[in-house]
Amino acid sequence: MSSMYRSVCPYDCPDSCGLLVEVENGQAVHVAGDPEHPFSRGTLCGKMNRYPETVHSPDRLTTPLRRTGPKGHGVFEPISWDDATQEIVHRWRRIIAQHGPEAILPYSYAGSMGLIQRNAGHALFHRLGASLLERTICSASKGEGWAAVMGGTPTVHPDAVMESDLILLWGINSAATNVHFLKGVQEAKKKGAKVWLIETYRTPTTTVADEVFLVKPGTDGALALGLMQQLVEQGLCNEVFLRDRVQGFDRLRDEVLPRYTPQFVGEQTRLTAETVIRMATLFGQAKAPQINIGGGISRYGNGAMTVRSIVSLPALTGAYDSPSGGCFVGTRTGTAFALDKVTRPDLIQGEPRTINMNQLGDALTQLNDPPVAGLFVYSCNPAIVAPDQNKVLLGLAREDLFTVVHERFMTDTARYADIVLPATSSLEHADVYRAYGSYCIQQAQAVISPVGQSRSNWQVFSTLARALGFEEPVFDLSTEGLIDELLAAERPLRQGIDNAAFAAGKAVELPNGPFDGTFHTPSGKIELLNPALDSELPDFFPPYGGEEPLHLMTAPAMHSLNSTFYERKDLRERQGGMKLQMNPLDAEERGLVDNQQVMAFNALGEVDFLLDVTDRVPAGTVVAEGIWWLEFAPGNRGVNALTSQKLTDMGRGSTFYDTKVDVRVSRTV
Ligand SMILES: Nc1nc2c(c(=O)[nH]1)N[C@H]1C(S)=C(S)[C@@H](COP(=O)(O)OP(=O)(O)OC[C@H]3O[C@@H](n4cnc5c(=O)[nH]c(N)nc54)[C@H](O)[C@@H]3O)O[C@H]1N2
Ligand SMILES: Nc1nc2c(c(=O)[nH]1)N[C@H]1C(S)=C(S)[C@@H](COP(=O)(O)OP(=O)(O)OC[C@H]3O[C@@H](n4cnc5c(=O)[nH]c(N)nc54)[C@H](O)[C@@H]3O)O[C@H]1N2
Ligand code: SF4
Ligand SMILES: [Mo]
Repeated sequence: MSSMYRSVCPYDCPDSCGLLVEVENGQAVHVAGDPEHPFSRGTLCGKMNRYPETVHSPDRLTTPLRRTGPKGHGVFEPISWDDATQEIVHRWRRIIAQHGPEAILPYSYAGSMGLIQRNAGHALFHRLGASLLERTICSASKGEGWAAVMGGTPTVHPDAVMESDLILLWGINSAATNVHFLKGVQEAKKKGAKVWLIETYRTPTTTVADEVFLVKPGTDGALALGLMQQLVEQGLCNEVFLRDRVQGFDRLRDEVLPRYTPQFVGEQTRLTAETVIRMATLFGQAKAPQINIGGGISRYGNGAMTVRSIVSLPALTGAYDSPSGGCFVGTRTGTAFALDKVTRPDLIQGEPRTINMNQLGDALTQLNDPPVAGLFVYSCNPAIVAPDQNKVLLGLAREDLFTVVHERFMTDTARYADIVLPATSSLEHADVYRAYGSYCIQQAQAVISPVGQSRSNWQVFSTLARALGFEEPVFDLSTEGLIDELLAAERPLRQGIDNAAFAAGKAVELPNGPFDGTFHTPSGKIELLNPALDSELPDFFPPYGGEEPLHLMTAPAMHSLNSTFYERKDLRERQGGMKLQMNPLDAEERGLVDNQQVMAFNALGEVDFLLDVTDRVPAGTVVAEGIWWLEFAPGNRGVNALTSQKLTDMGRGSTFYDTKVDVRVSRTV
């Protein structure tokens, strides 16, 4: 006898698909898409179709572990939860006595997007007085770029794209990273819409595009300004919209745009001047052009400015006036819940220092006064996902660093732990979810018992808090009790939802979520001119770059999600190994051949790959998709040994794509 339950895909993906989980004898045996989900409408991606193989993988961690071998070797002995808890409390007390609580650093990101589990550590670490973590690895600079022009204006409903007549997928690999958005794109195409892909190489998303424009990495800001220059030049601006609803157009037109001639923009981007002119004509003639902006373009030294320039573009033709025009930048549903009930900023002790998560390498190896002496990693795999891997691993290998890792699998980070704690999967704990690619929210219950002795993030942190003697009532709450607190607080954004459906575990939409025609900026207008910023107007400046000749794209892979899903042999095989894609001309110039083991290198590190010689990638650019676990890598380093800890122009975000390398034959073969 089997039973069916509703759940949510917990991963850091904009779609937050609805799941139907079939449970038999206490095991999840099958998952399918929930046909009643308003956005995913019954389909899942190829990664999640076989989720039970992850949940019941023989490689799941099932007991707490204590390190018995050298750091990083992954040699452990099983211990009980009580012993693990006591050891953590004992070691933390020693650290606090010696250095103060700021010497303890929590490190987490979005292993699960559930609001409870994702934020479960905050209350404890705030109460403890630990260092704060600036969680800006993903989309901080993209958010700043949008806010510079649009303030707190929400983005349109994702289905609005169905009515667009010209869709620009700008630096987004939707076929891999936002696949349900493409259903709307296909609907629009049926009605005659054209689709452009603006990219650095031919990603799988190329198949939906009518035209692909490959640019030199980090130059899209110049392209956006060049298109605006041409809209002015060709008389394609919407003068009424610019007069009534936009601030600062005259200054942009007079002070900035004249420099962005098609010739100049062509040189910057590697497009031809004619292409820039033609793109502007077609954009200006479209009735409701919509730009879907990915995260990639924002992960450069000029990333926030690039996004700001692209967001400005549709203002010139008044595209924001159309319900389906403008930009889609991901939904902001953060205010739908009183997250403070979980994160408890009121418990912060004093003014602890803040450490940027992109600079973990420096934090672990260079900070003194106090040093980072205790690290607690959960829902994150920094040994391979954080930039400057050599520094990160050097830090994690410190004998005087006490590291706890709460995980579902023996990840590269867990291998460096002193104590490993087994984590539940999303089917084993309750949570509340909000999507960032749609306006859906949903609750999910645990549908199976925890695998082995695994515990959820909230169980771990509330237990630790009590063991440390913290008496705040929040730490006595069960996960369900905390969810009740979260939902008891009413929020305007949650008004008008179908409460009965939400309570029953169905995904429901936030009717007040999408853009309603008003601009939430100080002036009430679209702010091409933003007087609150150092650079009052959008402009272009080059990314950090580097001496080496090739731009490295550290791109997402179709069959994984950051470093998640590498436990799955089927998905690893579909990726076909840790590859570096390179143009035949670049390969020939270096005497390299297809399928050869090669080494990409720069001042930060050396990383082995299998070479994939392909004309999907233009000369001058190389591509490494996915973040491979080191046990499946051809060498002993992952792609992030080549990326730097430098931050973006605004938002203090990551600059993964702002990476230059050269490539030669591997040393190890
Ligand atoms: N299958 C899969 N799905 C995922 C993920 C995954 O790893 N795999 N990751 C998840 C996460 S955490 C996130 S944040 C999102 C990310 O989703 P996306 O926004 O799609 O991915 P990004 O890494 O941000 O980069 C998207 C694209 O930007 C391109 N790009 C890089 N530099 C430039 C540039 O200078 N100009 C232009 N025009 N394009 C450029 C890259 O080639 C890449 O194809 O996806 C989520 N979903
Ligand atoms: N080279 C390169 N580097 C990148 C990127 C890139 O495109 N290229 N993308 C960057 C981006 S956009 C992001 S967002 C980051 C993401 O980096 P991370 O947040 O580290 O994401 P994942 O690699 O998916 O690792 C999440 C881990 O959380 C664990 N986990 C899942 N659920 C739970 C749970 O309930 N509890 C606990 N304790 N653990 C759980 C999973 O097993 C997994 O190992 O990586 C960044 N790094
Ligand atoms: S990874 Fe994304 S597309 Fe795949 S099931 Fe999860 S939410 Fe849906
Ligand atoms: Mo991300």
